[in-house]
This record gives sequence, C-alpha cells and structure tokens, in this order.
Amino acid sequence: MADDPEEPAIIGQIKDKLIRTKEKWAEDGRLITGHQDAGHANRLPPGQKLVTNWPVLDLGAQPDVKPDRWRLQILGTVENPIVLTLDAFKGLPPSQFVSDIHCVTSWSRYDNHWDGIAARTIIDLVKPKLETTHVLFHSYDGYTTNVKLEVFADDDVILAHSWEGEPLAREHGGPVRVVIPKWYFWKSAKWVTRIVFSDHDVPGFWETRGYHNEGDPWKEERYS
Ligand SMILES: Nc1nc2c(c(=O)[nH]1)N[C@H]1C(S)=C(S)[C@@H](COP(=O)(O)O)O[C@H]1N2
Ligand SMILES: [Mo]
Repeated sequence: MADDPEEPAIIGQIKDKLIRTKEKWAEDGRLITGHQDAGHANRLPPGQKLVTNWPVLDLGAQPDVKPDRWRLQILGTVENPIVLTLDAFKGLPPSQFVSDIHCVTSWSRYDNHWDGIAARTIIDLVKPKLETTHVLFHSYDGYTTNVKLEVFADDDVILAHSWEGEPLAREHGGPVRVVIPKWYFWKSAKWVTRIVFSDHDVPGFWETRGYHNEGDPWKEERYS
C-alpha cells in the first residue's frame, strides 16, 4: 500500500549503478586476501584497514523517520508478536555495549559505544517458537538482511538508538538500527522497522546480490 507509512517505497530511488559495482566486486571476489584469522590473533580482521571516522553506506536513500512515526513490528514464528512505538521500545530494559565495526568494503572502526535494547531482551519478549531458525530484518529504505537465530541471539547484539551517548544520526540508521558486531556490517540493518522470525532462511538485499550468506570477517566471508 503506497500510503502506508510503515511500508517503505523508497527502493525505486536507489543507486542502481553503485549496487551494480558492488555486485561486480562480489563476482570478482574483490578484497579477499585468502588469509584467515579464526583465532583472532589480531584485533583487525584480514584485509581490513582501521579508520577513526565513521563512513556512511546506504543504497542512496536515507529515510527520514520521525520518532513519533517509527514503529518496530516483530512477527513470524513467535509466541508474542508485537508492534512497538519508540517510547515503548525505549521503555524496555536498557543495555550498553562497546564493539568494533568491520565493513565488507574493508574499513573497521574500534570501540563504538552503543545504547539500546539487547537482542536477548527482544527475544525474551516475543518468545520465538521452537521451529525458529532464522531472522530477517526489514528497513524503511526497503533494505533487508538475514541471520540465523543463534547469530541474532548472541549476547553482544543490540538494537541501538544511541552511539557515543548521542541519539543515532539519521545517516547511520536512526532512530534505531541493528548492530551485530561479530558479522560484517551489512548484516546490521539501519532504520529497522520489522523483524521477522522464521522456520527457514530468506536471503536479504546483498545476500541475493553475491554477498556471503553468513559474514564472519575473521573467515573473510565477504562473497558467496
Ligand atoms: N537499511 C539499511 N541498512 C544498512 C544498509 C543499507 O543500505 N540500508 N547498508 C549496510 C551496509 S553495506 C553497511 S557497511 C552498514 C553501513 O552503516 P553506516 O552507514 O552506519 O556505516 O549498514 C548496513 N545496513
Ligand atoms: Mo558494507
């Protein structure tokens, strides 16, 4: 429905050329060093470069989601599907985590301070049914990305509304984004609006365009 504020229709404005370039990188296996660091001997995963700024990556649209219009729908194979307003979301028990960012385009950024609601808190709230194996995130720009339930349930995963003590900026996914620190950053959906629990895997935006289905930076799971 075009006039449904919860149903993003921005996907038509996305940067098709940029997406084609990244698909081509995936085809060519660009940035793959072939060196693994499964034991995390180094803090910086193979092929990554440390940055101190915070680059912005998107599909060409940065949805302007007003806090009072923001909704988070959590549905699928759960006992308690729920729709949260931003106030209700922020009323859940809070968590704070510090984590490193590793982007597949080869930059990493250390020690990011996040405030928000832990994935574990969300999981306790909605209670995934036994058959649940995967989670798919949907964003206001039409972006999607998928992870296994166990990846979402990891104890460092957060739905962040603040970074370095300030509300998360619009270009970085505010009001609320997902942060999955152990995976490349494309798995961390910005402007998240829907979390669908499922008994099967549904590949997301980049996962259907040549990116790896998992995304472990220590194994260089960049492309499929
Ligand atoms: N909704 C949405 N989430 C997204 C993306 C996007 O285009 N749309 N890009 C992904 C990619 S590829 C990366 S590297 C990070 C970038 O986050 P940043 O702009 O805050 O650095 O967001 C991820 N989440
Ligand atoms: Mo990325």
